[in-house]
Amino acid sequence: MWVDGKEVLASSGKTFSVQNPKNEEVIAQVAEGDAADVDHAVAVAQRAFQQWGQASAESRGHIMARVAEILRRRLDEFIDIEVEQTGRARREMAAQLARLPEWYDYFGALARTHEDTVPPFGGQFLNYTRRVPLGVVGHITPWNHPLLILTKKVAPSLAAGNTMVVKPSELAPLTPLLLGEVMREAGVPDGVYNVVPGFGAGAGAALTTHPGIRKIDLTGGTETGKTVASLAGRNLTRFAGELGGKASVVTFPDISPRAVVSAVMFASFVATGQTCVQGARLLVHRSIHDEVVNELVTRTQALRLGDPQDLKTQVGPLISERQRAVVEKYVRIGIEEGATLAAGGRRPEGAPYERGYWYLPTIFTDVRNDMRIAQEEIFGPVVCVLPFDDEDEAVALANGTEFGLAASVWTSDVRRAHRVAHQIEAGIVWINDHHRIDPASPWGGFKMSGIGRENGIAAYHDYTQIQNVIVNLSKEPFDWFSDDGEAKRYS
Ligand code: TXE
Repeated sequence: MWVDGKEVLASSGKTFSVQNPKNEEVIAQVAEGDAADVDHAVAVAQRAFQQWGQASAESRGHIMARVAEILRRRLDEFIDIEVEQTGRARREMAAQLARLPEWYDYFGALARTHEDTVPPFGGQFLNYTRRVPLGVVGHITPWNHPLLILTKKVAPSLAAGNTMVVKPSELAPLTPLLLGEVMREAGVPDGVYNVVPGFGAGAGAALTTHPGIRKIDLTGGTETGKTVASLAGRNLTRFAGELGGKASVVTFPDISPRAVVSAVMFASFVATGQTCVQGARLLVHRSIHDEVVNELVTRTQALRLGDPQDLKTQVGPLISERQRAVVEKYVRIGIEEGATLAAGGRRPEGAPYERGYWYLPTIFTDVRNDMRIAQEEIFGPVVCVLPFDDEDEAVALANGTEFGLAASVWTSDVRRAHRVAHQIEAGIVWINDHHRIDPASPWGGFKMSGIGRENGIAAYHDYTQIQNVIVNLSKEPFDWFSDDGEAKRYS
């Protein structure tokens, strides 16, 4: 674990192993934290809050700029480990991790440039607000983008003056732990950033229900989100959740079938489909449907699987046996529901795929919106193709799931692009793109995809609470209970 600026063992002495999903080899033994470790980490973070919560925004900003600088310097080391623990292709992790320092720069600068407000107040008063930190916050993070998702929570928390206890995914806790070294070297005081690895039902539940935690910020499945939110609610702990998704890639026939195929492949197969904004549903106009499907099948079958550390590899394995079992279950369901398996639908054969959690990129055609494969989050390299006849039908299909995290609209008609985007019930809509993210740009879901926003000023605000200071400027002496015959007023 990483607590109080150093590596420590779990109080129980227990550990669990972390595997490389490409070959099932154990790559690390990690301390398994439980309620006692969470208690200790929260106490350490509460002590550190006395200092960090009072530090000036300027000094926090300077330290965060150093975090960014050190991360840039140690990038390769982080990329290596991220690839080993997630099985994600190095070309993706290199591109993703290279952006992370921007979060520390952006939120550090936001803290330094943030201005509070002076709301009107009747009578002779000066009235101003201050955004103050919440205290100790808890971050519960997943395995698909271990460091990116953590960074989206840590950077605004630090900038606003909070201290934190992180419970990373049991499948990928290594980079969150290593980040502790960066924090220490940058001058983040000991105890501000703490990591208690462990399982959801152990360390995760202990963090969620801890009365010393002022906010729980979770990225995970929608069911986990509901459980964690309701447990947090018992202590009136704030909750933010970035949860499941079933994003549509809405493509109009004014762009070429080849561009449609490139769009959906990018949206769907990055991270072997294991992202909350994965383009799980390709909505395509009936007039180009067959041409698109033919090319999509050909290009999907040509995707290069292989050693994730090889820069030429395009698709890595799934994270775990369990995740592959979920994908296999949904492929069976899709076939039983009457969809047509047009590509993939099985594990790759031969070396080096005998070990590890490999699965071929998969395409289903003849999918109806009421099928489970079109509705439920699979979280794997599976795309459902659904044809539409007009714009209204495309919008209805895009909105026809319980989720509302993201969607992309592909068209060269500027009016249609915005019109459709405005009708889509999702927190993030890309036009002629997918997956793009920026520290300044709000990220989060509508409907069952979550509560709250990561990134941008909204995320910074959500890691603060407002204090209102009301100053009486009057020269008049004040005595509410005097019998001077004057009418009294409150303002
Ligand atoms: O996620 P979990 P899992 C979805 C995706 C995937 C499914 C399950 O559909 O197939 O979730 O994946 C911690 N109290 N997403 O099991 O369980 C857990 O230890 C407190 C979408 O990996 O949601 C981990 O740290 N904590 C998602 C984190 O929650 C608990 C990314 C997420 O785990 C807990 C990942 C509990 N009761 C999966 N139970 C996205 N939005 O990108 C679990 N945890």
